[in-house]
Amino acid sequence: MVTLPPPPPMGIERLAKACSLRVRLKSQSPSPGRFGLPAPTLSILIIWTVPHSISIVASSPFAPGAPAGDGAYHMQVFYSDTDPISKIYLGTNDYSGIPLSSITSLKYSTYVQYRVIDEFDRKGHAPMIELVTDSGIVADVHKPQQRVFWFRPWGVLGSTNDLMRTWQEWDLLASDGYWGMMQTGSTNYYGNWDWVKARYGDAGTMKLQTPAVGDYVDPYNALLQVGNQSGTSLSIKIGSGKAVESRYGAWWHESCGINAYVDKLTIGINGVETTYDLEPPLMPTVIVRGSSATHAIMEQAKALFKFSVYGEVVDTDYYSYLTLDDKSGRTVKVVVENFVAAPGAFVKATGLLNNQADPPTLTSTADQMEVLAEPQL
Ligand SMILES: [Ca+2]
Repeated sequence: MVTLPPPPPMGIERLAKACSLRVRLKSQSPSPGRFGLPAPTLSILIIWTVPHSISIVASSPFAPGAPAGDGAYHMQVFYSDTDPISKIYLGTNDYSGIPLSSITSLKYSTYVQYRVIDEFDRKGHAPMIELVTDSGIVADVHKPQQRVFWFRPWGVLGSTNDLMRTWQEWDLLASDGYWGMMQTGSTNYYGNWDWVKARYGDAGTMKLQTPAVGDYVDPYNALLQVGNQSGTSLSIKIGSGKAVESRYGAWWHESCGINAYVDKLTIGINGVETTYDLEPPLMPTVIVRGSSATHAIMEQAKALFKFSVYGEVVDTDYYSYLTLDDKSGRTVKVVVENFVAAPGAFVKATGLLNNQADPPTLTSTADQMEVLAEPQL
């Protein structure tokens, strides 16, 4: 007689809690000591969303073909057409104080699953990169007024090389890259990276500078700082500056209903590159009984949690699946390769839940499977 390990009681209501906003970042290359960059994680990582708009839903590990690691960072803004408009910022101040002229590489990758505005002259945009700088040095005098530059991978209208459901890598230093200077009435407001570096001050004197925490529509503060939601000088962002603007018209179009992913941010300083592999938050694991696996809450919970089932193997083809019976009245099928357990064995299986399948199904991997007891002879 084998006794199953008693699964801890699971309250269904616990599954309704919100997804963590934590993002796991992995620095793939040795961090250069010169600038004191932390390794192996990017410690000063700040995420902020406009308070009254829902900007981040479940970060999904399912971005297909992410260019680094197993997944990507999911950025999603919903309909928003009034100020302060919906935005997401994900950024760092680790490079504040670095001269733009020291940046020798700057790349990232985007994947846009969907955009609501895909018809008008100003379409939804892929996640952008925002840099906040000072105004350089002029005749040995530092000019502190901060400037905002956006790299817009799909150009000013969101229609340049705008491939949907495709990973695209962007070289921000490319001669044909589109950078725009924001929060300015100047007619000299766009160009490529060489234009950015030469926009203010004596040659090569502009530096990244930490901005205040605020919104695009906030004016310069007393220190001549601009504001963004994360208060970071190097940011991955989604969302336009504001709803309507004299230069951009119905600017909200480009930030409305974007469902996108971003990954593999690489920055090189004087030739030393660091790559940030953006990963979705680690998914907590919840123990579930078969009888609960089709509960209505699972439609939402399956994107936020992995599930573990304890049960006896009652059916298996010995190479691609097994079926567990936990005596709750509903069996659970486990799809897993490279794992064998004979009928009669007691197994703990952990994986992603498909609550719509019949029987409900966990997709697992061998390292998430555990034989707790072999069949009794
Ligand atoms: Ca990744």
